[in-house]
This record gives sequence, C-alpha cells and structure tokens, in this order.
Amino acid sequence: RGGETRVGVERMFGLMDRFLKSDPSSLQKDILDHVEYTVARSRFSFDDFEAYQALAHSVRDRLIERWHDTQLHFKKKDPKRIYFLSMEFLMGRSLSNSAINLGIRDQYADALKELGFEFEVLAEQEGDAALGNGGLARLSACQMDSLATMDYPAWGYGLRYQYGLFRQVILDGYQHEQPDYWLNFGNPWEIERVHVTYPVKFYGTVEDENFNGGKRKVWLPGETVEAVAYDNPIPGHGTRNTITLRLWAAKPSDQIDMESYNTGDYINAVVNRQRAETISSVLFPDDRSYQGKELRLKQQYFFVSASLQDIIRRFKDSHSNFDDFPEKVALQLNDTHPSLAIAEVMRVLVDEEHLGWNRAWDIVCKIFSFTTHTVLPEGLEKVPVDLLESLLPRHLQIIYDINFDYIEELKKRIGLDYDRLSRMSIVEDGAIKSIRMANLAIVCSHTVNGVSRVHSELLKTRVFKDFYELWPHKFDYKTNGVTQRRWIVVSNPSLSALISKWLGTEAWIRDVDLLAGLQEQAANADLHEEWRMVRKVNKMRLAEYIEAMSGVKVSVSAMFDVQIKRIHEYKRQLLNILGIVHRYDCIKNMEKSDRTKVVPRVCIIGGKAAPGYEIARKIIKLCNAVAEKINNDPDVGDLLKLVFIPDYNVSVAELVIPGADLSQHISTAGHEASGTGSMKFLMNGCLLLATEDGSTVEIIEEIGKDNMFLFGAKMHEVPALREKGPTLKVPLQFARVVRYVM
Ligand code: NBG
Repeated sequence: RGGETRVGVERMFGLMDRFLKSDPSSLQKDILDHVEYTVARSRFSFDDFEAYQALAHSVRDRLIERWHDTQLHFKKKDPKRIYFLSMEFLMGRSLSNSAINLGIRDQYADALKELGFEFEVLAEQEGDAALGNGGLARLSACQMDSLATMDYPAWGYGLRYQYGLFRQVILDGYQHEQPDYWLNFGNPWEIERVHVTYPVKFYGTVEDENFNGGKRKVWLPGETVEAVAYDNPIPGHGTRNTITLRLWAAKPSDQIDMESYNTGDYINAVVNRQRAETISSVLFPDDRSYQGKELRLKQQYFFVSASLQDIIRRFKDSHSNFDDFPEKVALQLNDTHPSLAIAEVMRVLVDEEHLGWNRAWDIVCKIFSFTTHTVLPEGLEKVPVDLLESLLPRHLQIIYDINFDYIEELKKRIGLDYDRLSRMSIVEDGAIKSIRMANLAIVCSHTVNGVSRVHSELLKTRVFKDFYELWPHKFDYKTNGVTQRRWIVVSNPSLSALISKWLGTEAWIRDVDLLAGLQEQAANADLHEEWRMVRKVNKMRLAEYIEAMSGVKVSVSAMFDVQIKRIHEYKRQLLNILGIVHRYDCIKNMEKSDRTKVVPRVCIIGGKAAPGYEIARKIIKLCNAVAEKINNDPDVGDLLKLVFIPDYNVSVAELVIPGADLSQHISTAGHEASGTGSMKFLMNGCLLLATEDGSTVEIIEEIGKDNMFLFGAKMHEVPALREKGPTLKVPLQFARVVRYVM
C-alpha cells in the first residue's frame, strides 16, 4: 500500500507541474480558463467585470501557491508568531496590489492587451473592502502588507462584516448613508474555510462544581454561534512570504436545539437560528465613541474567542503543554476593542486547560501588548458591567478577580491613595458601573505603545499618567507608517517608474529609506521636468474624476489643495472652509488688476461623518453650500473652486493623493494621535500644511521645517487660547459665511 501511495504522490506532483507559469501565453490561457470554468461565461463573450473576475482568480491561484508554501515553511520552523487582533481592516482593492507584490503585474498587463483588455480598466471593476472606519483600520491594512514583506510569521484576525462602512451619498448637500453590501458580486480574494469553524458561546450562568476536593467555576452558556474562517492571503513584495488575514463570519450553530424544534414551531426555530448571523453583519460606523451596545460587545467577543481557539489549536498541534506558549505566541491588541482576549485566555487556561490561576496569569502577562490610537480620555472604551454580566458572566468574574489581585498589589506599591486607586481600577464605580477596557489592557500587557512621539508623551503625562508612574518600562511608542507599495507603486505608477529610473533600482519598494538617494538629484532639471509631467498626468486624472462626480470643471493649472479624512471637529475641516470663505471674500474685494497675483486654487474636501455625529454632518452641508456659492460665481471663475468629493474611501484616496499639490493636516495640536494621511501625500511629492501635532513632529525632523507650512498654535499654547475664548474675528467670519450660504 505504501508503494502505491508513493506512486500516487509522485503522479500528483507530476500532474501539478510544480508552479503556475507566468509568461503571457500561460497567463492568457489561465484567464480564459477562469472565464469559462470559474465565471462560467463563454470565452467569446464576457464583459469587463467578468474579465476582472477571471483575472482576479488567476492572481489568486498564484497567491495560494505561495501561501501554502508559507504555511508549510512556518509549520516546520515553528517560530514565535505574531497575532494581530483588530476589529477593523480597511483593505481597499486587492488586484493591483497583489499582482505587483507577486511581481507579475506587467506580465498580466501584456497578456490582457493581446486579449483586448487593459489591466487598469479591469482593476477599476473591483469594489473596496471597507471593513473599517478610518486611520486605525487603514493602519492595520498597511501593517499586514509590511509584515508580509518583511518576512514575519504574522497573522491578522478580524471580522468579516457583510456590510462594510456605509456608502456616502450627497443629496442637496447633506450626507446620506447607504449600506455597503460589498459581497454582492462575490469576493475572489477570500477562501471560505468550511472546516475551520469554532463554536462561540454567550449568555448563560456560572455554577460551582466539585473538583479535586475543592470547587471550580463552570460556565453553562445559553447560546452558541459558529464562527467560520475566511482567509485572505496577503502577499509580501519581493518574497514568497504570503501571510493570512483570517476573518470570522457568524453562522448558526450545527448543534440543534431539539426542544425548540419539538414544540412544533419549525419556522420560528429556523428564523431564530438565522439570527446568529447578525453578529458579523455590520461594521459600526463610529470611529471613536462606544455606547455600550450589546451587538458591539458580541462582535468583540465573537472574533476574540474564535481567534484564540484557532491560535491555541495551532499551538497545541506541536506542543504538549503550555510552558512554551509565551515563546511562541505574541498577541497584539489593536486598540482596546479586542481586549476581552485577556479574560478569554485566562478562562481557557484556568477553566478548560486547568492550569491554575497563577500559572495562567503568568502566561497572560507575557503574551499581550497593546496599541492605543486615542488621545482623549472620552475616547476610551467602557463596558457596562450589567451588559458584560448577562453576555459573558464568567468573563466578568475573571475580570473582577484580576482586578482584586491587582488592586491588592497596587495598595502595596502606592499605599491607600483612594483617588488614585479608584482612577486606576479596572472597574469604574458610578451611576453605570463599567469595565475600563484600557485599564484592563494596560494592566495585563507587557508593552503599551502610542503611535507617535507626542502621542506617547500625552499618554505618559495625561491619559495614562498613573500607570506610567507605576510601570514606566511598559510604555513605548511606534510612530505610524504607511506602505509605499500601495501609496506609491499601486496608486502612482508613473511616479514609481520615475523613482526607480532615477535611483537606478527598485529596491526602495521594499526599503523606503532608499528614497533619500533622490536627494543627490535634487537640483537636476531633467528630473524636475519629468516630475512635473507625472504630476500633470495625475492632476488630469483627478480633474476628470471631479467632473464626473460633482459636475465641476476644474483647471489643472490651478493649485489642488486637499483635505481628505474622517470629518471631525478636531480635524478642523470647519476651519478650512472658513479659510476658503475668507479667500473668496478677499478675491471679491480685490481690484481687478490685483487678481492676476492670486494663485488659482481648487480646494478639495472629502470624508465621511459618523451617522450620529450631528456637527460633522453639518460641516459637510456647509462645505457643499459654500461650494455651490463659489463655483457658480463667474466673477471668481478659476481663481477659486471648492469641491466635496463624495464617498471617500481607500480607492478615492489612491486617486486624489497623487494629484494633490498641497494637503491639509490642521488638527488642533494635541488631538491627532499620529495621522498617516500626511505620509501618503508626502511620499507623492505633495506639500503639507500642518499643525505641530501627532506624527507631524517626526515628519518635520525628517524633511525640515523649510519644506512644509507649519500652521497654528502649538500644543502648549492651546489651553491658554481656549481659556481666552473666541477672538472678535471669529463671529465676523461666521456672519460672512452665513451671508454667502443663505
Ligand atoms: C486613529 C488616530 C490617528 C492615527 C490612527 C492610526 C482611530 C480611532 N484613531 O491619528 O486618530 O494615525 O488611529 O494609529 O482611527
């Protein structure tokens, strides 16, 4: 039999012909095969979307090969793995990024040309995967790309929402939200793992049970939901390393509750089961306020529990006990959203693996690290105890136990300073008793990092001051970054070609520091000329898009002045709009002869407002009203235009950033934890107008004060300004706005 098997295996390898080929004619054959067998269209008649689907599947086949090799490699090597737990990933489109990282984009473009298709046109067919809100979620996506490229054995874990971030439609100047049912046309980038499923339990009670002469706690859950894995392979650039983003979808459990079926109400029993799916159905569209909603907590525990079952199963595959767990597993908490993982690891190790509390606690303290993306204490997540008690009764007990030990320890360290003890407690007493998720995360993590240097200073001196004083060694910062693969190579191919030509290498695509080599050519007139051409092409592309989306014709010789990001008071789109009104006012009051001195400007604003955030919604309306006024004033003409780009998302950013001359990052100093948009503009050669806030401080160190427009009050000046209240100028400005808008 053994002999037969070997022959079988050899035959299998022979038939597989090792790896898929990537020469143009193999690619063409491959694409057409997918048209016929995957998309089930005739190879003589298929449209751009069907061609995109076939192309995507062909790229995916190549991803899968590398992905399998990666799994095999790491299974053999058994390195310490990084598990990145995040509620949100803003991946955007995958086709170009994957083809580029695999190093076969040009081969595909050639292959398609002969078939009568253009790669870029097909790439435009793909919808955005918008499983996140803003900066935090896009950072997760950039991080996955970097982890893959830098050959890390990393896994991303998250939720496979059926509805991504809402689509923004502007009607009469107002934002309207429409559901983003992004899976409508299928998703070729994911692989459903029907056999990778785990039961996730909720509700129920905790009972005491006799055990080894003592008592132990047993959780008797009231509801079970199945988590099914959907794997999204993430290829690195210039490496075979292809890591996994594993997203969980909720399905009704297989375990049939006979009782409800036996009562005869079959239809209702099925409908109830179906309700389980709602857990992963929709992404919460608020990027920094948490209202203690049960569904949100369910989502958090759902993905945490499934991920940990998966991680522990993988560990146990090659380890017989938990001694090596901290040497093999690192769990990174992306903000507080996944911090129930702490209680869950304790629960599994104590209740299911019977390790004993102290040993479990020792392990927990070695495996977690926590990234915070928040500046304001109001942004920190709190979970009402009542809610937790009903949904996860055992976890609440565990959190109480952790808190008890920790407070006892704390008393020994800091004495009976009750104010401080109560500030530092994981449990907040008050009208609504709650669990402070950040405190839980800090207590149990070995490292807490901010996302820029100033942010970290704020954490140490304000937000988490008490903790910093106790455990200075835990606090650290990692200034955010963005991947040049997506933000130059994918989004600005002409600039990418220019850089490679002038550096004489493509190595900068893996090592961004090499871009500094361009400095040697800083005065080269030929480079300037080529660079201007690249900019012009990108501005033309953007101008076409603006006209298509808003009907406004803009001149490409005007300066494109851009502010794109979530709409927030602290990000001060309102200030930008007031500035635009002021500029309009100045132009109107100018002598005609002076107008020739004005640099024509197209102001571009884009971003979504959380549906419940009234002021942010009004800022959008104001922007559109001001735009309406300015754009229809023939007296001002091309000297000033204002456009609000609707439905800002990753793909829109990819189009807008390369075409921008000036970009605005004008948050009130001390409010932006880091900011990553500025880095994307910067690497596309765009000037920055920015306050000294978040990562801007480090950007100044890199590029020098002379290469940017620093704006506004410094962080230490802000409190005094607030104290002083508005100066006289502000109401005047408002009066003008109202006059123009009405
Ligand atoms: C954001 C911060 C940004 C920061 C990103 C990534 C959220 C909740 N926070 O300043 O506002 O750059 O996180 O760290 O998206």
